[in-house]
Amino acid sequence: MVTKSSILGLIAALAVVLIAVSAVGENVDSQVPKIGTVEESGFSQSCVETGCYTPSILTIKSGTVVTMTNTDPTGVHTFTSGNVDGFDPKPDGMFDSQVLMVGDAYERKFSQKGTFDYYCTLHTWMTGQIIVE
Ligand SMILES: [Cu+2]
Repeated sequence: MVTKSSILGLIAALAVVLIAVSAVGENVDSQVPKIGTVEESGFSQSCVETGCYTPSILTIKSGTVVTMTNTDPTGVHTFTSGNVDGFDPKPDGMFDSQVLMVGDAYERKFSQKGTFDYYCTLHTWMTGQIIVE
């Protein structure tokens, strides 16, 4: 026989399951697709060890739009795809934000899986990586 309390118990159990499922779903989500620039990263190379972009390595799922913002109030920067060989920049032409003033942002959708390096054309010690899974 179905009683009122057993129905309530069932609803409570269902709620617990739903909460658990949604919590797992959040864990599966990739990182927030935003990258900024570290304050004063254009003045010295002291940011190199800890990362001149923040985060310096961003992992996302394919199809994600990444917002790249110049969050450094002290300088202008770029997000330019490619590598820096010593101080010799090698842009690969995949993307380029051009020069971003403080607070300006550039958005790009990453559909192709892979590891994509980028740097700042004005300060070639600034390098970062976007990993698309
Ligand atoms: Cu820069």
